[in-house]
Amino acid sequence: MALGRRLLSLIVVSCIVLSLRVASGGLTALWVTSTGFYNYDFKSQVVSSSNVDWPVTMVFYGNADVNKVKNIFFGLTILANPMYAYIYSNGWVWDTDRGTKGVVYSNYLNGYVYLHMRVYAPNPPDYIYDPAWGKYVIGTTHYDEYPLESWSGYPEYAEHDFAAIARSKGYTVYQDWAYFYNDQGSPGSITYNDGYATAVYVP
Ligand SMILES: [Ca+2]
Repeated sequence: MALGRRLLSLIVVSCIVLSLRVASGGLTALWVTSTGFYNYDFKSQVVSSSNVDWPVTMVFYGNADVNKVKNIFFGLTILANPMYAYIYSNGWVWDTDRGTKGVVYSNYLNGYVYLHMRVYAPNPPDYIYDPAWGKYVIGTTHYDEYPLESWSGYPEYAEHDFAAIARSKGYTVYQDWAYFYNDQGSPGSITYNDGYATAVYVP
């Protein structure tokens, strides 16, 4: 399939600059400098807009790795199906992950939910190294209905909840930091994502 390419070309200093921005949404590869990734994860190892699961809503950069990031939140979970991310780091590779998942009270939905994020990087080494972002991993976020998991959704609300947890633990968080071209749904809808991913600096 024809795969769009987007160059993020980011400079990580005191502030982070998005140098190129194209106003369009949908499945696409995003490029940092020497590495990149698709802006959704997939239900199987097939890159197709009909096979996506959730948008990439978070980046953990600096000195991150998958387990380090999961341990900021709920640790590793086995209570979730694995999904797949397609990442460019010395070539295209698939990673699979079940994520980190815990029960929280959602102020958006006024009720308890499972807060769930899958965290991806090629394993080994369980991080992606890029000169601009350092050692980074990407995350897709959503809620699952508690306790029966009768629905999944609200990636934007889940992103904000993960951002709040990271902030509460002293991490530097840039909420809705850069446009990842994966906006979907409308505010309040179960599919809603604003397309702006949150960056968290992991020392
Ligand atoms: Ca967002």
